[in-house]
Amino acid sequence: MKNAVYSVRMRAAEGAAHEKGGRHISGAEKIVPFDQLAQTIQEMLHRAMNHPLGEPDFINIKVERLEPGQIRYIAALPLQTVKIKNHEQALLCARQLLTACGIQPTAIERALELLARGPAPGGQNMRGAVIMDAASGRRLEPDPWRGVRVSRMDYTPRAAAELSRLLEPLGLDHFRVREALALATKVIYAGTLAEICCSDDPHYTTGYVSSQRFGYVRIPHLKHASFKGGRVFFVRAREINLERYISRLQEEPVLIVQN
Ligand code: WAQ
Ligand code: MG
Ligand code: MG
Ligand code: MG
Repeated sequence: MKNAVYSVRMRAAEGAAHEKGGRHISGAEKIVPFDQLAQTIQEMLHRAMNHPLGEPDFINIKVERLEPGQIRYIAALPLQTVKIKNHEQALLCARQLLTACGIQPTAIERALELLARGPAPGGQNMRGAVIMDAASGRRLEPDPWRGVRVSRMDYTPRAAAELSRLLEPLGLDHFRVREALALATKVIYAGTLAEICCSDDPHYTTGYVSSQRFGYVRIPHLKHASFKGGRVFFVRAREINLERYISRLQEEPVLIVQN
């Protein structure tokens, strides 16, 4: 037990549990050794209880021991921030990046619409992400209320320290950036063509487009004040095995070893 590694996952909702129709408030993912377990659980509780989207009525914190042999070790996508003055420029930049990754205009526009009005039916936020066919813009995630929740990813302690050293002088050493980079890295590693993301937090306006080709590209002002936010993963529907792809996103434990 003392040498074991654990996946710790938190999700919090308002009104009721997620599966009973509660509104998603907050979620987080960590992979930690035994001696950090208690502290991690405490931090997650604090995160859930202090979220700008509201106070949760339901919090689920799940702890699972991982088999060391299951863990995949990968490098983080390279991170950069583009210079952007306003929302219109941000949209243009996102469209150009996605187009260069082979995403068709119909799919790009549909994804932007979903980020604007909220991806769940009726324009709510989802706990997970939309999976979208890059050719047609068709949604492929089995549950359009929940989306697909990427799970079981984190940094090794050494990679986390190294990343903080890199981000600190840029003023970016924030859990939000670190977590989004880990998620985006895992999502691309799992076979995603490109991802677009806007936070669901009302005041956080920097989003990103990530891809194997361009890495993790931060786009200031991508989220307009009126955007609900969300994530869209673009795939080639004809080339992937959807079930296997989703199971990799949800289940395959990934640790980032270097930046
Ligand atoms: N798996 C799939 N989708 C998720 C996950 C996950 N683990 N976590 C969040 N989402 C979806 C969900 O629909 C959220 O509403 C949406 O993404 C946004 O989540 O470099 O803060 O946690 O400055 O609000 C990106 C820019 C910030 C960071 C992203 O996302 C930077 C952010 P949030
Ligand atoms: Mg969240
Ligand atoms: Mg988050
Ligand atoms: Mg959020």
